[in-house]
Amino acid sequence: MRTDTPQPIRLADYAPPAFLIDEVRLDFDLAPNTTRVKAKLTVRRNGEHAQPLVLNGERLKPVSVAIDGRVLAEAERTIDAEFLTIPNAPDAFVLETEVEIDPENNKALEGLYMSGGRFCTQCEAEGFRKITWYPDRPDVLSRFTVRIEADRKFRHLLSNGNLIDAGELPGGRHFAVWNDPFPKPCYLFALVGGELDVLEDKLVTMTGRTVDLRIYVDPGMAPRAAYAMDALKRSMKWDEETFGREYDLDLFMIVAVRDFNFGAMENKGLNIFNSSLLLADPATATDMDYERIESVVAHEYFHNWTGDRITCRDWFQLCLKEGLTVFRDQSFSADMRGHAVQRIKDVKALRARQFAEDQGPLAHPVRPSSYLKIDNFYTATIYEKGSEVIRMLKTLIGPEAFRKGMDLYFERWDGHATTVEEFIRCFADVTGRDFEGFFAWYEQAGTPRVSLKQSYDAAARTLELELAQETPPTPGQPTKKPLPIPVTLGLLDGDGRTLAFERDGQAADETLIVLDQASAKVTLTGVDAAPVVSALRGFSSPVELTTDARASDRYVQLAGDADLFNRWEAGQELARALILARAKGAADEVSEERYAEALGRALNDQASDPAFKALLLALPSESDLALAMAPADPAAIHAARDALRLRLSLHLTEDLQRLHIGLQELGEFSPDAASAGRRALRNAALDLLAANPRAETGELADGHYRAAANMTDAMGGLSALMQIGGDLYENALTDFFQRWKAEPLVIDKWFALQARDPDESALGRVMGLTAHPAFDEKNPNRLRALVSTFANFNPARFHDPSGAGYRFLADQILAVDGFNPMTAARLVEPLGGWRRYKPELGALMRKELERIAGTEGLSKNVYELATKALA
Ligand code: 0A1
Ligand code: ZN
Repeated sequence: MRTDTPQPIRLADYAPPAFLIDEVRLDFDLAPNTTRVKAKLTVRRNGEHAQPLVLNGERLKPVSVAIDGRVLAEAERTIDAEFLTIPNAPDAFVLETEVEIDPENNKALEGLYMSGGRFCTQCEAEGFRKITWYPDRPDVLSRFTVRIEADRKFRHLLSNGNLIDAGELPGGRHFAVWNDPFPKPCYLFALVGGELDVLEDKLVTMTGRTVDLRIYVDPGMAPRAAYAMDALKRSMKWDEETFGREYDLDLFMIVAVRDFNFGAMENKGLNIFNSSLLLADPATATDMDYERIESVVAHEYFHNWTGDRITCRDWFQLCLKEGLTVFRDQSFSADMRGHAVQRIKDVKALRARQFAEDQGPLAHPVRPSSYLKIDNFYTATIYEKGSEVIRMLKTLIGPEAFRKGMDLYFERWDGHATTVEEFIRCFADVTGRDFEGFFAWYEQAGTPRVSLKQSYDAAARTLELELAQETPPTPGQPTKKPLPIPVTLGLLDGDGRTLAFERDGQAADETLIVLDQASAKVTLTGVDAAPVVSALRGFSSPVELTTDARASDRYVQLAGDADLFNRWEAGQELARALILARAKGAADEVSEERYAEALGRALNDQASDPAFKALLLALPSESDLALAMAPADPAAIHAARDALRLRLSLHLTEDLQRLHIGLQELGEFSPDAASAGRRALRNAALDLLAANPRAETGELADGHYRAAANMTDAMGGLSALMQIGGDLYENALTDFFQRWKAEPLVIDKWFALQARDPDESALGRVMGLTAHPAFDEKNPNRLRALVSTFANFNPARFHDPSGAGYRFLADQILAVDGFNPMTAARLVEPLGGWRRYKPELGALMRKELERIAGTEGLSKNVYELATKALA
């Protein structure tokens, strides 16, 4: 066990910065192992106090420290592993420092590091302190000028803002000087140096300014940046039209790098992307890749206003930029790809990641109040639940008031670092409403459970609804208060037609109930027939809803709910109940047949969108089902889900075959949503056919794989073959590797596919793959493809009764923690749910967490998560 228990940082201890920096001049002399960084800071004391100047700095080799041109003697400053401290600093002065750093050996990928022979940076959240001494906190905003000098082989030298000078130097060297006119915190600083190809375009903004757009990629890859460029231009226009936000510099750059801890980063004017979220062509990227590229390009671009122009006062306010920006990117994707399908996908992701987090020991509020390492708080709660909170806000006040509040926020806080309170105050100011109760959504962790009971009085034509809410305790929050929960609700008649009603004398087809007490009763009048209640339409709040609806009500909804989200949800509810019944040994075969029939009818509904049908065909995931079973038995869930898939496959064989043939694509590939939807449905049909492992299915899957003219279909075929197993699968795997071994992003898919294989042999295979020559634990994409996919998406094998799956994960966490703590920590979460599993499994998971927590020399990142998971 570590001896020094790290101390948490608390929101309650926030104090404004003791010193401010108005101007920053950085000089980089780039060299892989000995980069020199000179910093010239114009510093000013903030208020009347006698505190010393304390600057963050880690892993820096000091060269010199000077104030107003005078080099400080050692007695005048102290340097330790974390800080440079100058006790008797003047009130206003120029601080000049010089340090040396070693980017090539920086495998934590934080600060300045090298990826593919190029220099790049990652400074959020606290990476800038690994570049130079600085107040590394988001509420110190300053104007940056950056000079970069390097060997000419590092052909492109990039930083934030505008290029103001560049030229050749003696000795085969060159330089570039960049100036960013917008004051920014240091976490938004970026630098790139290296040989790159560039894809260029232009966009004329709403006020007629021309902006140069450049995407820098590995040599030869520029054509694969075309889709990202298209997504960027659509994002820029959308933000103008939807939020009135115009881009502010004359140049916008994106750089793709292969080694990156997260998805992408919104550095001002110079976004840096994990190449997996930027590069795409039909041969190497799936439709899902295209979809993610579109949303992440939009997300990072939208940060220019929600993150860069207005940033966070401190890291507790992370959701201020992240939840809001996810909300903006989800709204964009919905406009691009269809609202219902997008909402279903967003809710699936929310449930899979955030609901699981909320039910375990790592549950935390959207705005946490303490942390050890902020890197650990880039979570589904901050991002996805943070977005849900904004969505509820919009639902509660309506779109016009929401837009007014956003306008006020941009006007009031532009150029500042602020808080969630101030964001919410903008909406209070434009509506005159009180948001005190609403604020609990930011401060209270846990997923509320909402119950709904209905009673219909045919004589009186009234429907009484009884609603109640309860949020289970989470770590550090034993008691919870009621939250304001928006419940959008409509009624259907027995044939699935919309049933009109009245609420408070007003005629309506749909109504919004805001449940803000522990319980409430609502009476709807003028209800002409016994209704089917369609509640929580569009998933109007991030809660778990239980109702007294009968299975027959769900069938009515599945066939015809006007709210497509609830139509899909009804199918999921039915499937969940059937699988859980089987998992508990109470299979209901009659109901399973009924479900198969209903699904068949939905598949043949000519009016509905193929993308929606593909979602209908997918059963709830095993992890989704595990959340609904206490204690969870992954083996039983896997077997039960497979059994239902087999039944559906047998029942729907002809329909599925018809879809598979009918949706065959002959023309040229297009990544648009409608074409992607057709491919999704065709591959979903094949996937379900493959649940029935007869010889014909093997041939069908093999034929599908071999005929594939794009990566979506190739992966669809391969994944169907994986279910069937045997020689066909092994041969296809070998063929795939041979064909794509020079394409790292495709080989990531090859690793991930094998990690998802539920076959008994998979754990051994996954362990073996860590010794494959193409496996590289130093590359986060490759590591995640194998290890994280296995732990998160292969519950049947991860929860092997021997505990070998858990041991494998713990071994990987400990190995990776030695050089990349941030990425190691992100692997801890699958073990965190140990209390939810069967006691014999939970004990084995716990044992591995204890082994991790007890390891000497553990990083703060992994220490925080492992100890919290055990608490
Ligand atoms: N702000 C980025 C996420 C991000 C966070 C940390 C990183 O490195 C430690 C990188 C990216 C986003 O929301 O896209
Ligand atoms: Zn973000």
